[in-house]
Amino acid sequence: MKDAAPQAAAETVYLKDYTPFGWQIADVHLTFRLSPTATRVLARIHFAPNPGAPKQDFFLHGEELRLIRAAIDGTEVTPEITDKGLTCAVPDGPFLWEAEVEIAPEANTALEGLYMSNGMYCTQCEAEGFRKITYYPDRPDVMAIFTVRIESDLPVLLSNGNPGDRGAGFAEWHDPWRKPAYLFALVAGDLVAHPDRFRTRSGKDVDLNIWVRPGDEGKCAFGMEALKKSMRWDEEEYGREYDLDVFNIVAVDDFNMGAMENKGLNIFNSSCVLASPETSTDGNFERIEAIIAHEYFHNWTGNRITCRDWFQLCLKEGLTVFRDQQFTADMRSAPVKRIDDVIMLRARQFPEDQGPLAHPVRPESFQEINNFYTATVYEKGAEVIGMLRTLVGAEAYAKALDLYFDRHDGDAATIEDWLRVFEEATGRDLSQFKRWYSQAGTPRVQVDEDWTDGTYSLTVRQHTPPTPGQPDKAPQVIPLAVGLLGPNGDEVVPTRVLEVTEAEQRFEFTGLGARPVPSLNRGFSAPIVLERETSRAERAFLLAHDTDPFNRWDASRELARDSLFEMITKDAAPDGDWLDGLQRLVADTTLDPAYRALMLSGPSQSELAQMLHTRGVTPDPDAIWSAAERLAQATAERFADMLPALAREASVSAAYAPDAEQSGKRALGSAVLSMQTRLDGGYAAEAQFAAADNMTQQLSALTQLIRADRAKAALAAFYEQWQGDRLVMDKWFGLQVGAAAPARAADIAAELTGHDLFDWKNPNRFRAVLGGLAMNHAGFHRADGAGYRLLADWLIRLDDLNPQTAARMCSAFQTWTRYDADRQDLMRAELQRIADKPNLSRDMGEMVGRILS
Ligand code: 0A1
Ligand code: ZN
Repeated sequence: MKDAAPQAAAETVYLKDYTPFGWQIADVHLTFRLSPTATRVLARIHFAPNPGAPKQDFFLHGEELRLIRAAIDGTEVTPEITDKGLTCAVPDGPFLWEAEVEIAPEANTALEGLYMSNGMYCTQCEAEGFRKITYYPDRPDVMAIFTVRIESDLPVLLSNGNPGDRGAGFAEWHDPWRKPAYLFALVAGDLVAHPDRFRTRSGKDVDLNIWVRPGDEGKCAFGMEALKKSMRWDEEEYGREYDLDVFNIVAVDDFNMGAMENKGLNIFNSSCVLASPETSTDGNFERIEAIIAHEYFHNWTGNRITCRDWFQLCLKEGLTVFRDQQFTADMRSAPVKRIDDVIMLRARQFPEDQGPLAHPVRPESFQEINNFYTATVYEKGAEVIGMLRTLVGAEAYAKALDLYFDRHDGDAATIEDWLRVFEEATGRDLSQFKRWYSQAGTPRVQVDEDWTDGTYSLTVRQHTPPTPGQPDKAPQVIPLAVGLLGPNGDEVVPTRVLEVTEAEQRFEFTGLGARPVPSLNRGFSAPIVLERETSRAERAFLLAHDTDPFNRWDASRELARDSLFEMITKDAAPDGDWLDGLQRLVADTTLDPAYRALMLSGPSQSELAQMLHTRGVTPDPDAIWSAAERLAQATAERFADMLPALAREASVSAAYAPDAEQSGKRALGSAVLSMQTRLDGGYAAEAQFAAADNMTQQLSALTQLIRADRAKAALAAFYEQWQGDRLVMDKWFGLQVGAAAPARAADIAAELTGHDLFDWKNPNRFRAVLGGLAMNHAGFHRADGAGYRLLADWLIRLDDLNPQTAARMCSAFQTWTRYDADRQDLMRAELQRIADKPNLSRDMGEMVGRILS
């Protein structure tokens, strides 16, 4: 029989079905008696009827709990229990609920709820993990004051809020702020603190700590500085102060995501907080700074104002990503940050929006909410806020935000609440703008120009292709930032924002002496695909003259894409004119080295596959790979004479610092080394590898040696040096697969899964190897299906242990219909094999179902 036993159909939850919970909670008292196999959790909760809610049965979520005892107002009760929770008859008025349950944190491999990592207890409750800790209305609109007592012999016992009593074998915590259960956290372990202190602008002292395993103390200083900068920035830019006596961060090795904003007790994947020059790259430092800021900013956008239900996830995530992007732009280079963000958006969100997993920024239904922590909710959610700010202006944005914080502090809010503060602060009608939250898909925008009698006009047409469940789309509000350049390259019309609201609309510019060249969607003012027939000459002109750094970069990127298109489809030679323009730009020493390094990084191979698909050509991963290789070789040869001067410019003589200036130089240095390696076969890379005193340079040298197939000794030396450092070993595992020649990537990945240090239960290590494979475009898509098979084998295996991480990694298959019939057959078969797995999780069932639909 081909199709295995059908899985029980998972329940679908709909936004339209939202109903408030029938009770309110005054306070929650929790006592934890910690034990790896039999932790007891005692809960005392005061419930009172919620006058605003319809009548309903009393239902508490609860999964994988062993109920020892339950009582209402002191009298024992026997609730009805299912695998989802319990129901129980309750009094009409207020009552005290008491329950004692037993759980086994050591057996919790899903890393949701209370679990153990290296002997330390920790929790992850977003989105629906608290129901694995005790019976509770585990939904974000039920908020309560929590008091927690932890009983354990472990030296460090932490929970949310401010510390209370502590003594031998126990500690108490009290959080004065009402919060939903998903923000609950507990940590217990043998940890050491990197302490510091912050004085808020109103003069309150806050104790700060980063808690880590003994041995990691030396990797906390950078994170602590990032935290203090974030606290100051949020005061200065958004007027938001911290609101507890302590702020704790804990690093944990086993974590499904990057980090979590639990009130006063942020828990971090250790890869997102621990940093040192020897073990972390410049990219790691920048990411850590951003994630620390992101979690800290959630204290206001997420915690003080939370979400009414999980459909509103973008309310906290889109806004918090937007805020962390602003922060990084302020701390580092704003143009470079914008380009990095758009590269990310195009690489991760566009494929989502243009494939079977497309969903609106505010989804309308789900089976498993964990599957909706997506690039669409996060990154497109942030773009939507950026557009809103562009449309209303910085001042009105600040006014609307003040109103939002004033009006909704303490609320579980909705997108409607969010848009209403903008409408009130600006007098604008945002009903059409709201479509950005409800319509999935990336709008396509065509622009045609006309030049008649001294009037220049742009005709803008928009349409959004159908997405699953949404065949027809209405026009959206698109803020299109436009500038015009004169024939000599001078800017004749500085940036102005055209508000495109119709399916077709015309904009006129008068008073121009000559036909201008337009620079469209400057700064990537809207997350759209511009469809415009442009000559190479015009793009080269923008590359040379555009005053908008984003569009200057994008012009180069477009030229590179076009050149690769011609190379792939017509076996053309690389575009020499583009290389000339690129050379002139990279030689311009007045430009930031980081920006020039970005100019030298070509489009990714999956981006090229997407481009070919959009232009009606079936992408051949091997042809894409070899064209990218030829272009890189041609670029290296073209730049050969410039390399020594660039290398001198890129060299840093001061002591290592992970700041924007030095890391920009090192990024340029890496680009130079990459070209150099294509010319000398790895000689310079070997020298750099031997001399490197920081991970950025060590790793960039190792990458080049792998690409040059000359890395055997370096890989062994790297292993020898770093085998004791789990975060560096993740790099060692990941790089060998990610940078491997396509023909060998799947075999190398398979071999590494047999390595002693391949701990597949650790999400970071699993992602390093299998995620590394998925990111090696031609390697993953090897024609014989070895890449698909290996990934599916491991996802099937991981599904029993950690469905959340397994399901997230399924998205490697989301673009399967782009490819040729043979590859499609191979991928469909693997997806079907996953779908047929007995006891497939709800997480994976939903993902595979959507990808195959
Ligand atoms: N809210 C966190 C991300 C996060 C989401 C879900 C998690 O488990 C399912 C864990 C963390 C953030 O945005 O940083
Ligand atoms: Zn977040």
